[in-house]
Amino acid sequence: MPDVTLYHWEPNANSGKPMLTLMEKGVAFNSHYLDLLNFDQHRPEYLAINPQGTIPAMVHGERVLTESTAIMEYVDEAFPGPALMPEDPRDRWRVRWWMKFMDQWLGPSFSMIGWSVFVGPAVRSRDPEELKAAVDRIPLPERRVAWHKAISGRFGTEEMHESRRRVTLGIRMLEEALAKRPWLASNEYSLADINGFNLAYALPLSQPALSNDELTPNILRWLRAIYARPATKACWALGKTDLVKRVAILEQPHIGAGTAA
Ligand SMILES: N[C@@H](CCC(=O)N[C@@H](CS)C(=O)NCC(=O)O)C(=O)O
Repeated sequence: MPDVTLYHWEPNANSGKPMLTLMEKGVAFNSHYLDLLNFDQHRPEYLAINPQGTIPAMVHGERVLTESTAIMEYVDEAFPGPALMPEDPRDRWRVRWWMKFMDQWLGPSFSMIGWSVFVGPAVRSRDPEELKAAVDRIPLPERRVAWHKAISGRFGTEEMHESRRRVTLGIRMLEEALAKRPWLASNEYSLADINGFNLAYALPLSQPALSNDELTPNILRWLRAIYARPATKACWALGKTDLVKRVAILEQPHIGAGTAA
């Protein structure tokens, strides 16, 4: 039995980051799926592992590790297998620059849009009393607010506008960086690519007017190259929801602005 257990949801965003890292390193792990849409992450059994009630968390022997990006770095350093951090200090800086940018600035905007179009509609029709009780149990106030907005569909006009601005600018920055080198932060595949793919794998579906083979050929080349990796295929095969099945868009050889509905 491997002594690594990963508590995760879908191979998407924060959950997908350590999942894909473990698979790229070839580390065997017990996969403990938590259904985010069923509020599994706020049940006492999981709060005993991560009292914040957010996913993912990883247990390695006696160690309990949280924070997806920090877990990725831990996995890369603690286990043998292909290095996912480059050697050169400037490349390492670039990996960390991109991960900070995605975690703090771009990711929350992708997330807000995702929660408004997927998470909210997926749970909204449930019994309002049950939903209220589930939301009241959430430990972090900011996550309670996110759930309230997703359920009611009431995201502020200004914050949605700001999220769209960030996504537009983030796509431009990704395209510029990927025009300079094969991978996001260096000439080798790294944690920055794993982080970025988890955010951007469905871009040509979710933002067809902003990201397609004509407008952002380098992003599309990069997404397809990551999707072609055996670890990515194995990881996304663990997905259960329509959210992650969107990755199949990358099987299309050409995606124009009008390809995705
Ligand atoms: N900074 C944390 C964020 C974790 C996080 O917020 N995860 C989301 C899923 S991507 C979550 O657990 N949401 C569940 C909830 O808010 O109830 C990390 O990177 O691990």
